[in-house]
Amino acid sequence: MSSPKKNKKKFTIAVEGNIGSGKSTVLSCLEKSPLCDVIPEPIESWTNHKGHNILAMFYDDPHRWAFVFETNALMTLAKLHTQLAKAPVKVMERSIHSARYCFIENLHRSNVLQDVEYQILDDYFEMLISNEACKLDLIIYLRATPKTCLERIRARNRPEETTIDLNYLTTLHRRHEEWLIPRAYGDTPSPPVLIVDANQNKERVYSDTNNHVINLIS
Ligand code: DGT
Repeated sequence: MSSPKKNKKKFTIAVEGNIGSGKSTVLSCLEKSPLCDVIPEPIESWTNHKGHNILAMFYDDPHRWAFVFETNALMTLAKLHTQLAKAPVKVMERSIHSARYCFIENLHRSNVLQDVEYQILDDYFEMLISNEACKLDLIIYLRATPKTCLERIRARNRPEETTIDLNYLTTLHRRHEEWLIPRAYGDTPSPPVLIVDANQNKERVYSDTNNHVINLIS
């Protein structure tokens, strides 16, 4: 992997992992580093899109709203891919890649997204991915068990997320694993993946992630 220091190119990292794996905590710590420009996930635009809480609508009635939610997720995440960074490393929370390979894939396999909706979202993703700005240089995968994720989701108690159960987290976990471990999908060239054990406490998760970023720069 070439380092951002050697080739002066900005590096784009996506921090990925299941819901509740600890991405936001890691990002809020990385934000303090002068090496990183952190681009948080656009969750506010999902809970208040011109007055509509699309995240709550999705969880209340996934069959009705999944296509709308995923279209908007791809659009809002794509905007963040094109956002410029000043620091040597741009760190994103999630990406259009996890929207496609984890959430959209999962919703299609569980028959929530119809074939035609899945095909349209896939075409949209392919169009976005042809833009250089949507490419990633590295993925840091915060790998946690579904059980740990569920405990954290329960503890933080976001009002939209009360219907999330172990089954949903387990299927999403499998999609992350298929995407990031045997590299089942054909992003070319596919970015390297570094894995952090996210079952550890948040200090250890942050420190392991930060070490990966420091190694990248040095
Ligand atoms: P963290 O810090 O690791 O606990 O991460 P979260 O839960 O703050 O962030 P994330 O991206 O895992 O999920 C935020 C909420 O948005 C959660 O309810 C799942 C949902 N979400 C995120 N991306 C997508 C997506 O592409 N499709 C769907 N259907 N839901 C998504």
